Amino acid sequence: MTTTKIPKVHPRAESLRVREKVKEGYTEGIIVEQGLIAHGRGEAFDYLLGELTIPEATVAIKVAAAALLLAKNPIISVNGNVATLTPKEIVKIAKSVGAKIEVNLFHRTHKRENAIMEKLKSFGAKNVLGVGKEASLDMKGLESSRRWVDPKGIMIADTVLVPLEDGDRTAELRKVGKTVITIDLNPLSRTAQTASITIVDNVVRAMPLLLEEVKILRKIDQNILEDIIKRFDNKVNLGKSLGYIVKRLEKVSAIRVNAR
Ligand code: PTJ
Repeated sequence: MTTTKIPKVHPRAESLRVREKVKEGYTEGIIVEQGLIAHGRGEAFDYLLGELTIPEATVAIKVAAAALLLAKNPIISVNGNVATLTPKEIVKIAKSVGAKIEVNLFHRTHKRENAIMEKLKSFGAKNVLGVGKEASLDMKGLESSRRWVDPKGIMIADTVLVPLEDGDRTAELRKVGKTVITIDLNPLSRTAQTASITIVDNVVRAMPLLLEEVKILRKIDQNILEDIIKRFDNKVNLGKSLGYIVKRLEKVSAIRVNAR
C-alpha cells in the first residue's frame, strides 16, 4: 500500500491525512467504494464550514452527550466510514455512557461486518452486535439492508447514535419513538433533517468532542441534563447551521468583490 507523504505546511494537511485514513479503511475492506464518494461529499460541506466545529455543533454535541447519559438503553450504530475514522472514540463513548455497539451497513457483506467488528475489538470493544446471523430482526419500513438489526441492539434501544449515514433509516427510527443523534456535515441531508439531535460537523472532530462532553456532563445532576435537552430545538439549530454557512460565504464573497 502506498502512503502519500503530506507536507506539514500544506494548508489542508489535516483533510489530506483523513483521506489517507479513508484509503486505508478501503484497503482493509472496511469502507466500501461508495463510502469513498460519501467522504468526498462530506469534504465539500466541510469546506463550506471552514473545516472547523461551528458554535451550533458545539451546542448539539452538549445536547447529544446529555441524551446519551440520560438514555436507559443507548447504542452506537457503526458503518464502514465511522469504523475507519473514529474507532477509538466509538469504543470510549460506548464505555462512558454504557452504550452497546452494533454494526449496521447499507452495503452489507459478512466480510465487511467481520472486518468492522475486528477493528472495534482491536480498540477495546468487548461485544459488537449486528454481525452475521445476529442481525436477525427486520426493522419494518426499510427497503435497504439496514433493516436487519440485532434483537439485543438497535431494536430495543431508546437512543441511537448514528454518526454519518444515508438517510433511509433515521425517519424510521424516529417513527418507532427512538431518539436519534446524528453527525452529518450536510445540514440538508435527510438524516440531518429527521434526526432528534443533529451535529453538523466532521465525525473526526465531533466524536472526540462528544467524548469530552460526556466526561464533563457525567458529573452533572440528572435534572440539569434534562433541562439541556428541553431547551434544544433541532430545527432551529439546523437553521442556524445553514445560516452560518450562508454568512461565511457572504463574508468570503464580499472580501473578493472589495479586493477588485
Ligand atoms: O458502510 P455502509 O455500507 O453502511 O455505507 C456507508 C455510506 C456512507 C457509504 C452510506 O451510508 C452512504 O451512501 O451514505 P450517503 O448517502 O453518501 O450519506 C453520507 C452522509 O455523510 C452525507 O450527508 C455526507 O455529507 C456525510 N459525511 C461524509 N463524510 C463525513 C460526513 N459527515 C460527517 N463526517 C464525515 N467525515
